[in-house]
Amino acid sequence: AAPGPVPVVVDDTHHRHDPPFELNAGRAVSPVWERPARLEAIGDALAAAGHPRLPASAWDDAPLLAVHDPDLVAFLRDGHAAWRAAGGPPVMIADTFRHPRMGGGGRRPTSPLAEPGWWCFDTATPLVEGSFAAGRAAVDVALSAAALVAEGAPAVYGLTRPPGHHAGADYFGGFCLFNHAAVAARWLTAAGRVTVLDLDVHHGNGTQDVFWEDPQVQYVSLHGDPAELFPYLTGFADERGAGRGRGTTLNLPLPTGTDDDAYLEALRLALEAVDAFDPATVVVSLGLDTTAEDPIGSLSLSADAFARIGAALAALGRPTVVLQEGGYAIDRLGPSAVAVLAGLGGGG
Ligand code: OKP
Ligand code: ZN
Repeated sequence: AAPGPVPVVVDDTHHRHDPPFELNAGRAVSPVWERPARLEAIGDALAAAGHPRLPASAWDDAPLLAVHDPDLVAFLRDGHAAWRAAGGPPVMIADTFRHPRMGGGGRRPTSPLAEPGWWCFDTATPLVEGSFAAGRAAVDVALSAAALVAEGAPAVYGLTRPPGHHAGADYFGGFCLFNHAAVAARWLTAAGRVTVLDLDVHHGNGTQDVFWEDPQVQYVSLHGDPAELFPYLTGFADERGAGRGRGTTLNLPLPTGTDDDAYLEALRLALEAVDAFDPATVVVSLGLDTTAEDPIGSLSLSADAFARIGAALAALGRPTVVLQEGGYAIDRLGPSAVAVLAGLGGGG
C-alpha cells in the first residue's frame, strides 16, 4: 500500500457538461443528479485532506479508439452541432431509440434529429454544447492517472466526470459518454493483466460488455440488485463472460438495503477472485452512490464503510488506479472519498 498522500488528477473542463434537466421515468428532473458540484465537493475534500492535485495531460485518440467505435466518437464530437443546425434545442435528448428488432443490422438515421437514439440508450443523458469536451477531458484524466501508476505510483485517483461505466464500444447512456475506466484498463494491458473492480452501486454494463470476451481484463462488480435498480438489464450473477473471457466477469448483485458488514463480506469474496486472477494493475470504478443517503442508489452503507473499503483495497497490495464514477448525495461525497484514500494510502 502507498503510505500517505495519493495524487489526485483533476481537470476543470468537466464544468462544460451541465445540462439543465434530464428525463427520469417520464419526469423532467432539474437540477440533474450528475452535476459539476459533485466533483467540486470531492476535489475540495481531498485537497483539504492533504492529497496533492495534478493536472491531466492531453492524449491523442488512439487509446480511446482502442475501446470505442470511431463513429460513436464522431457523433459525440459533432452530433450536437448538427442537431442544432437542423433546428434542435440546446438540450439534446433522443426520442426514437434503436431496438434489436428494428434496424439491428444497421441503418443509421441520416437525420441529425434522429441520430441520438442510434447511439444513446436512455433519456437521462442529455448532451449540451460542452458535453463532448467534458467527456473527452475525463478520458485524459483517466489516462493521466493510469500513466502515473504505470510509472510506479502505488495509487492515483482520477477525478472523472461525467461517469463512464455504462458506456460501451458503440453506445452511451446512464450519464456516461466515454468509458474512461475501460480506456484506462485496455491501455494498462500493455503491462499485463488488469482487473476493473466496479464499486458503483449501479452495474457497469458498458465495462462488462467491453471486456466480455477479453481474457486479459477481469471485470468484478458489486452493485444493487438490477431487478430493482438501473441499468435493470444486466448485472445478474449468472453473467460470467464468454469465449476466451469466460469466467473473467464476476457480478455480485446485493439486496436493496445491504449494510456495511454484508457489503464488506461481498467485497472480501470479490477481492479473493481478484487475487486469483493476479492482475498487474487494478482499476477501481469508484462510485460513491452506495450510501444510505444516495438519492438514486439502493444500498445502505454508513460513513464507516469507506475506510474499511480503502483498507481492503490496500490489502490487495497491487498498483491501483481509482476513477470516479457515480455518487449523488453531495454532502456524503467528500467524506467518503477521503475515507477511501485514508484506507488506501495508509494516511489520513
Ligand atoms: C450512473 B452511475 C433515476 C434514474 C437514473 C440513470 C442512472 C445512472 C447512474 N430514477 N438513471 O452508475 O452512477
Ligand atoms: Zn452509479
